[in-house]
Amino acid sequence: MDDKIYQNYFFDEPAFNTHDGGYVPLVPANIEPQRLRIPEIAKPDKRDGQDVYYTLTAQTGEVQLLPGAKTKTWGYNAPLLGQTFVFNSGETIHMHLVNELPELTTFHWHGLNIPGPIEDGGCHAPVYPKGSRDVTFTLHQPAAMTWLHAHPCPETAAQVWHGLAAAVIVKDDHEAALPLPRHYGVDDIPIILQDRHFHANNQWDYRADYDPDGVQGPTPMLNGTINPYFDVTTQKLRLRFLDGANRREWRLHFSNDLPFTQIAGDSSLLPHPIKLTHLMITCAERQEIVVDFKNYHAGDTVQLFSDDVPILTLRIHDFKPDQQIIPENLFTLKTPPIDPEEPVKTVTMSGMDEGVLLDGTKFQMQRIDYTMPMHQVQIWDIVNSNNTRNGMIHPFHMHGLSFQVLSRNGKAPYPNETGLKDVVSVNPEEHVRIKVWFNVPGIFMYHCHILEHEDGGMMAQIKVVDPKHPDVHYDLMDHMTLMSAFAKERGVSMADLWLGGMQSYQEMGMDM
Ligand SMILES: [Cu+2]
Repeated sequence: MDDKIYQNYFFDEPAFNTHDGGYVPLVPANIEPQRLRIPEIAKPDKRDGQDVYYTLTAQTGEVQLLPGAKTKTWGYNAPLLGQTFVFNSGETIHMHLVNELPELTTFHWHGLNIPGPIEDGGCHAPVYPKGSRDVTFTLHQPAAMTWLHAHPCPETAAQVWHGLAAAVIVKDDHEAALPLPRHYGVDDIPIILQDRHFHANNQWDYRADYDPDGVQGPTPMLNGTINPYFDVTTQKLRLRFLDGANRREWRLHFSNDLPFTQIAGDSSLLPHPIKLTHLMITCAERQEIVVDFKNYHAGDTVQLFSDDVPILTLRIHDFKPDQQIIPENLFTLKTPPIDPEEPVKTVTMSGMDEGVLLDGTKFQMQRIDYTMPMHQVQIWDIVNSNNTRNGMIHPFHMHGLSFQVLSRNGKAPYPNETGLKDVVSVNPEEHVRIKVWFNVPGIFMYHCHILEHEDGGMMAQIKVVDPKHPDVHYDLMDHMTLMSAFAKERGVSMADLWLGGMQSYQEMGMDM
């Protein structure tokens, strides 16, 4: 491996969310340390060769997060967050989706390259309370940690805040043959990074905390654990970070600037591992690292920090020496050649607060903003038109594909975005070029992944046409249908319905 150790966060410091007027600083929770919750792995109902069948239920729950009253939460096959789904590339997954929540939801597979808009589970695939939906998809993509979250527009942010987010690990033969830690729960740990504000009786109150630039809370919550610790029993520990926060960026580092190795980004391993002491993760991104504790002994502790706030205590126990070396070549990035006839497509994210727009307008569920053929390869130029003085970073996400980051303002991508990704964060006044191609057809959303920005309309949709079946008709939902359902479920009139994203449209005088 290159001996270079990167010691900065790569992103433009003036755009860090800490400079925002509405920033909510993290405060360590003043409670007894809690064992880090490790989500159970979801068990299939049935396996039949490459066909795997699951039941996935969105449900309400109550969790003892703080001393005193339990917190009312939502989750997937669990009271909070969810079970972890482990899929193998090549399998056909049959999902029986069940909604036991009091309101409609959708089940979006963030990072899975599967057809839209129904399988993908965006806003066009609602499952109503006491209802269900069955989807089937076949996976053809490299090993990665993807995730599952709710995506009903404009209520995505509130539902994720209630807890609807879970890790989805994709495995393949290539990754399985590499000498990397992969004993789930022991040396291979998903870590869902979130922040919450606890109100009276330890409850969350999304509306009270509402901020159109993204809801934040002062209390770090990792895998639904407040003030967590983890017992390290192996020399090497693989941590699969997911930024599952609505808005917060995490700037991660360990005590004494312990160097670590990054092995994967969102949608694949990195071609080559890199060494770092500091790692920034933005909304919806995944960053996978391996930490080596060879210089530590039983009884030592190592803290994980975000900025200067400790968020996880690693308690070191005895471990067997581990001589395995992380290979220099982890992944061969094979992407198709760009079609030279195709012009560069520009996408502009603009505004802040309620004024967020994508390409000068707000999302409309019935409007197709762009059409492209499946398998065509294009360059997209993603622009953040916020200014560097008081603008913010917008994490750009596309459904239905993995892309390659080609350049940032004409310069090389960051060293840890050299694999496949599905989120790329764009600094103010920056433009990021990505290589875009779809291997599946359908209608897909692309948007800022600050959840309140997507609900507020910083989102658009693409129709990807399979040239062999150009005339497929898609029945698209619309905001009014979903909002009427929310009003009915809550027993309020449309005039009294409040969903965070609605304000953004109203304040801009735009219809939903
Ligand atoms: Cu944004």
